[in-house]
Amino acid sequence: MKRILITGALGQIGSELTLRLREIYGADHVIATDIKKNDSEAFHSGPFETVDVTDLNKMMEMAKKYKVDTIMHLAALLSATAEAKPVFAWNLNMGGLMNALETARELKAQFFTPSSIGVFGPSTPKNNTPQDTIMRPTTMYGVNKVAGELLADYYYHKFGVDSRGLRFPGLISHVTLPGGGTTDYAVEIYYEAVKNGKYTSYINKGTFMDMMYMPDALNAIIDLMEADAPKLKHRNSFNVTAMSFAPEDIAASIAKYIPGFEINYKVDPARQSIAESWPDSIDASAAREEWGFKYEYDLDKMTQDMIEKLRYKL
Ligand code: AKB
Repeated sequence: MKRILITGALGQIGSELTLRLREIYGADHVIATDIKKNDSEAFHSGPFETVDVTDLNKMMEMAKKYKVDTIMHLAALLSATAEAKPVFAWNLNMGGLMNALETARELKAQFFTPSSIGVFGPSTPKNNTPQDTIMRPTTMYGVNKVAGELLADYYYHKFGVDSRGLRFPGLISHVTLPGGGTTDYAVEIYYEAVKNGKYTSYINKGTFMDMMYMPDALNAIIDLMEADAPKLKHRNSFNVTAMSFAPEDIAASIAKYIPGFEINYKVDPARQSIAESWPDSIDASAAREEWGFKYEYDLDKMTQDMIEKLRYKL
C-alpha cells in the first residue's frame, strides 16, 4: 500500500486529490501538507502537516517521519500570478520542485508533479499540439514548467527517481476555487451563472483553450501513477485534455441549463495575452497509448454536473 506525501494539499487539485487518495490507500497513508494551516474539516480524516516547500529540511523531515514512498508535489503559483511576481514564482516553483525531487531521491520515492499547457508558446503548433513539439513559452509560469519537466526527467535518468507528470489544461471543479490562473474564468463562470445568471469574462470571445473536469484529472493522476513503468516512453509530462472551448461555447452550454444566461466581455490584457500564447487544442494520443488515458466528461456533461453541485452548495 502506497504512503503518499502531498504538497499544496489545500489547493485546487490537492483538496480533492487528498480525499480521493485516502479513499483508495487509507486515510493514514496520505499525508497532506500545505504552507497554510488546515482549516478544512474534511482533512481531519488523516495526517496534516504545515510545510513550506522552499524549506528542504522540513519537507525531508516530514517525508521521513511518515516513511512515504510517493511524493505528489502540487504547490506552485499559477500563470497569471507568476507573471505578476516572476522572481517569487521562479523561487517558489523551481525551488519547491527541486526540494521535492531531492526528497524523492533520498527516500527512493515515486514522484508526481503537474505540468501545464503553459509549456507551449506562440511558436508551438496551435491545433492538435503534439506531445513532442516546440516548447518556447513566453510566460514565467511556462518557463518554470518546461524547466520542471526537464528537471523531473533528469532525476529519472540520473538518479532513477520514478518521476511522472501530466500537462494539465484548465481544471474545472466545484470544490475549491483555483487562484491566479489564466483558465480560472471557466470556473468563475459557473459560480456567477448559478448566483446571478450572468458573467463578465476577462478572456475574449474566440479564445480557445483546453479544459478538463476535476474528476477526470484525478483519475488521470491515479492511472498514470499506477501504470506499469516499462510502458512509459514519455514521463514528464503527458498532454491530457478532455475538451477545447472558447468563452462563448461554455456560455452556450450553460444557457442550456440556465435559460437566459448572459455573457459579457471586459478583457484583461495580461491574462488574454497568456491565453493567446497557448494552444487552441492539444493532442493526448501519447497518454492514451502509453497508459490508457481516458475521460468521461465533455462540456455539456460537465456543465450539467457543475450547475447541479453549485446549486446545492451556493
Ligand atoms: C493556469 O491557467 O495557470 C492553469 C494552467 C492551465 O496551468 N490553470
